Amino acid sequence: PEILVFDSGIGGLSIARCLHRQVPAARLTHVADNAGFPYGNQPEGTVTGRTVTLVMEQLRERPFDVIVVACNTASTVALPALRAATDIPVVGVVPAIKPASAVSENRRIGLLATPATVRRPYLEDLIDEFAADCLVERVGHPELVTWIEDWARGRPMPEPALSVALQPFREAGVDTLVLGCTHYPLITETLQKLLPEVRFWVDSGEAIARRTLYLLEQAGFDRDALQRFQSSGHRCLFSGPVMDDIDRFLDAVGFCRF
Ligand code: DGN
Repeated sequence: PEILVFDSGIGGLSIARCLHRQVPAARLTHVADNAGFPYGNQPEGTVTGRTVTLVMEQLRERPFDVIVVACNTASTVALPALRAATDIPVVGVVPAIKPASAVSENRRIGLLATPATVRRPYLEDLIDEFAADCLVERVGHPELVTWIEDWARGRPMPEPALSVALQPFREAGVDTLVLGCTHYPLITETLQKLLPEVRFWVDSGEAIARRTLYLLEQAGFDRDALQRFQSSGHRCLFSGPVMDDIDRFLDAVGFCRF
């Protein structure tokens, strides 16, 4: 099968990593809308328009079996329009509040996301529905996605500034941290080093991969075959110009630039 993974940048590669583990037979095409990056600063209509246009452009190139919108910011606004534009099943991501609530022992959860995701009303709904008995400390970081994009191109991560931004989680004593932006799992090790007191790290990757596997089975693919064969040749496409400095990172996660 062919899976299309979409993000404003390379964050979707954290989801792609989980997809490759759970559905190794699938061939992955990751589209990074680097010309529109970052989505947090764009009006909702722009995010929806770019997502639908770029995904539909790929669908004209080849048949895909599942589309994964691997971007929290785009998922909060663009899913209805995308589903109206195609019959191919679409999977979106939401911050993993529900799994976090299932594991937190002290009922104190941290959510690290982009400012746009932290602001959206659906986040309140998620918390009311799944974590009403928890304190949820929210930090919307305006620059972290950009820092991660730069880090993937070989620049150092500004750890002291990142550590300061994480201080509210220390003060709230959270035992669980939700990575509510798909870029963030790419630097889990750094985050764990800066917040050693956090015991449970939760992101949406595994749940998205499970849901995708389920949809492929529904479409008639054999589960055993989906997990037995190993696909290679995962491709990463960019909507705007990119320099070669990203290639080492892509190679490390099993993708090549296309
Ligand atoms: N990876 C995107 C997300 O999950 O929200 C980053 C959003 C952005 O471009 N600001």
